[in-house]
Amino acid sequence: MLRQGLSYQFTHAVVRKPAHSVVDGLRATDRGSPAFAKFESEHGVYVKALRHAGLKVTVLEAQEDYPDSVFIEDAALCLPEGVVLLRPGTPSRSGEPIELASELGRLGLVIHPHESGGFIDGGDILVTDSSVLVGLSRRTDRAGFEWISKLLQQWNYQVLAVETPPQVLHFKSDCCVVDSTTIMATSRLSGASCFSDFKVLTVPAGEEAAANSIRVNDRLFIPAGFPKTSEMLAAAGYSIEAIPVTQPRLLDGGLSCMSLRFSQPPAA
Ligand code: CIR
Repeated sequence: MLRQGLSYQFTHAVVRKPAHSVVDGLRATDRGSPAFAKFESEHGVYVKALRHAGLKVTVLEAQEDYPDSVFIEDAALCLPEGVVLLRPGTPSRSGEPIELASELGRLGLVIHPHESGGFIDGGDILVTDSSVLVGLSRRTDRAGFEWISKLLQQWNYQVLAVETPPQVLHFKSDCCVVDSTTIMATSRLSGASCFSDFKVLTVPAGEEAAANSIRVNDRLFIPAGFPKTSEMLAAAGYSIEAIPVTQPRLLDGGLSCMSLRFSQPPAA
């Protein structure tokens, strides 16, 4: 079933302030710890950009006990049917969804609890207008996939298991939705059969991190510092805006993982 605009037309976003403990966040390769003040400032630019794109942004308080909790996308999936709580597949993050559930419940969102023995990170879930792709990874296992697949199928989503490339943290580290029929992906993923129904823009070599971009309404936010990607997207006619994410990137994070984006109908 095609849901036009589901994957990039939003009215709301929820973000979480970075905790001071973010300096201890997880990273695959240590290239130095992020500096808290700089992280906070880049996060502020990100929130402002979401607001300029037309979103009402709720900023949740920092969770000091969870250094990676600023990467809020990994703890929940927001769909028009409600919020699906996830189960991050790394021990230091497993408690993040618990408090998030109460916070989102207080915003009036419908919460669907996690009910599987498996694991699933939001960074592995790519929602397109026609299907939901779930990347099996070091964080997302088959049981996590089976569970979410069953739940989302009840809501008539087509859900497919795909492979996150082995050296990549999350599926969405390497791809993003650009519009209803277009995906941008690294060369590691651009030929994948899961994208055969899409037009695929391949991120220029050497700029792989630019694949973690986000389309929000009429804007395409890309991480700053990737001139070839920027040129490619501008030439294709997209309205792009570069956002600095030097500090999140030290922790393998990027644009998609720092917000939950969704649409809510206007109150009656
Ligand atoms: C982690 O390893 O869990 C964090 N340091 C980064 C999470 C990034 N999340 C995402 O791409 N969805």
